[in-house]
Amino acid sequence: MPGRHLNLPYFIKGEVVKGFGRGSKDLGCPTANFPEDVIHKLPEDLNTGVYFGFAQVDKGEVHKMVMSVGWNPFYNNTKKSMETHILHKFESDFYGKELRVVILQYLRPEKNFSSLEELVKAIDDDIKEAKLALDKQDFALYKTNEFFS
Ligand code: ADP
Ligand code: RBF
Ligand code: MG
Repeated sequence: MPGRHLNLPYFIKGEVVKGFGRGSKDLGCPTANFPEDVIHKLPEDLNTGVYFGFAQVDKGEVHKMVMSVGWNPFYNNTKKSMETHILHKFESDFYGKELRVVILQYLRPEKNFSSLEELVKAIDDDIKEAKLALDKQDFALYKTNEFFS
C-alpha cells in the first residue's frame, strides 16, 4: 500500500455535524460526520481508507465502530470526509454532541463500486471483521482508555 499509515492508535474528538445527507441511514449504516476543522487536523499524508476502533457519544457507553476516511470514490466527492458508523442501535440522533473515537486498525483502501449493493456488502464485511477483531485483548483494552469520559 502506498503512503504511510496513520500513527495508530489515533485519538480524535469533535462535534457531530450534518453530513452529505445521502441517506446512509436508509442503508442501515448511519455515519456520524466530523466537521472540517477536525479533518484538517489529521496528518495530511495519512492513508485514506477504512478503519475500526471504539467510539463514545458524550459521556455514554463506549462502542465498537467502523470509520471511513477519504473522498468516497463511489460518490465522486470533492470534499474529504471522516465518517463513523457506531455498532450500536441508538434511540435518537445525536447531532451537535461530542464524539470521541480511537482509531486502532486499518482495514482497506476506499474503493469505487459498480453498484450501491456492492458498497453496502463491502461495509457489511468491514463490520463483521471489526466486530471479531475488537474482542481481542490487544484492541479490547482501549475500551477502558482514560481518553473516554
Ligand atoms: P448525515 O449525512 O447527516 O451524516 P446519516 O444518514 O449518515 O446522515 O446519519 C448520521 C446521523 O445518524 C448521525 O449524525 C447520528 O446523529 C445518527 N446516528 C444514529 N445511529 C447511529 C449510529 N449507530 N452510528 C452513527 N450515527 C448514528
Ligand atoms: N465510500 C466509498 O466510496 N468507498 C468505500 O470503499 C467506502 N467504504 C466505507 C466503509 C465503511 C465502514 C463506511 C462506514 C463507509 C464507507 N464509505 C465508502 C462511505 C460511504 O460512501 C458513505 O458512508 C455513504 O454515505 C454510504 O451510503
Ligand atoms: Mg453521515
